Amino acid sequence: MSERIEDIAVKMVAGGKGLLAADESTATIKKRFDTISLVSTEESRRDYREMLFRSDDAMRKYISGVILYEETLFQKAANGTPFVDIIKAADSIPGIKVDVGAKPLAGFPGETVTEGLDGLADRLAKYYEAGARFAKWRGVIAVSDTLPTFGAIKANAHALARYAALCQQAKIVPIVEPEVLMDGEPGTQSLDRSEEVTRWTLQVVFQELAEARINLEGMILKPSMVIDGKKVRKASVEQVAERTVKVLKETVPSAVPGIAFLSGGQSTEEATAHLSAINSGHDLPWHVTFSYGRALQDSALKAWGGKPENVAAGQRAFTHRAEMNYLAAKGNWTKDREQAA
Ligand code: 5MM
Repeated sequence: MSERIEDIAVKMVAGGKGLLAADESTATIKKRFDTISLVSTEESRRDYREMLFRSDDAMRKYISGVILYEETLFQKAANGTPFVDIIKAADSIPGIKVDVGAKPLAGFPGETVTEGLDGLADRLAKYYEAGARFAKWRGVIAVSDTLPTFGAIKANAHALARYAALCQQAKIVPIVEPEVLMDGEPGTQSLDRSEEVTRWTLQVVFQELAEARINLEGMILKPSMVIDGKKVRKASVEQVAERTVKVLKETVPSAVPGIAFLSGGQSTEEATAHLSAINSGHDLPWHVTFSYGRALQDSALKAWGGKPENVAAGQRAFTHRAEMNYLAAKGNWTKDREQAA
């Protein structure tokens, strides 16, 4: 495989393939396991992720790369094979989440800044050595009738840019993820408001990336779609697609090779339908695909249920969602395809 970050970035997003976000921190995976009454231990986390990464058909055909949590990057399957080797054997690329989470932003009540820059250069060298070729950092933007503030957007965008610079120096492709949340109180997050905040956020992010001298051809953007708040969702699939494409065209330079959306705040099928609508009938200068966590995993987690006898069922569910999102990344998903599968 080519080691140029520009080539790795294209491979991450081209041909309808997309990314599996399996980088839940220990606290988040515990919450996911709670929904199936499974205790989160190093072993149960290993078994769950082994079920996903050994879904050979899904991994080979639909998944270009996997975002891992640090524990998983260095973890081995039950038979002793490193997870990194299993991912690479499927011609998929191992990646690593390097932020240490969103923390309260001093002086800005209700807002956060993502931390993890201290010592990052050393950690990146260690992750490269372990096989990671891309990384991910998520900045979180809260929305209400008074938020976000410029201060919070700027702090998060600046951290994303510093992170991206360190990644490129380490020959690792940075996934830049500014997530605009969709959990505003009813009435405070209309489609117009989401559009305005997403546009503002992406403008500031790309300004900071330019000031940090980021090579745009060697990065991937992982944004949220433009959707109204999930508590009272009214926007149609077509409206979400139109608004999202409009904002991205206004803010994301065409030198960026790919956009890989997150799925938080959407149901599994909404995330697929929206991605397909974005990719059909629009002339887009970038590859546009998925980097989904919940929308790829929810049905698989449920079908598996923490039971060894359900591994095949979990893999079937994961493969199905991966295929549906692959179709969506090509603009070819329809509800019929969903039901026929
Ligand atoms: C898989 O979840 C990721 C990690 O979250 P925490 O650090 O909070 O544990 C998350 O960053 C994820 O990669 C993105 O939000 C995309 O996942 P979704 O579920 O939004 O598609």
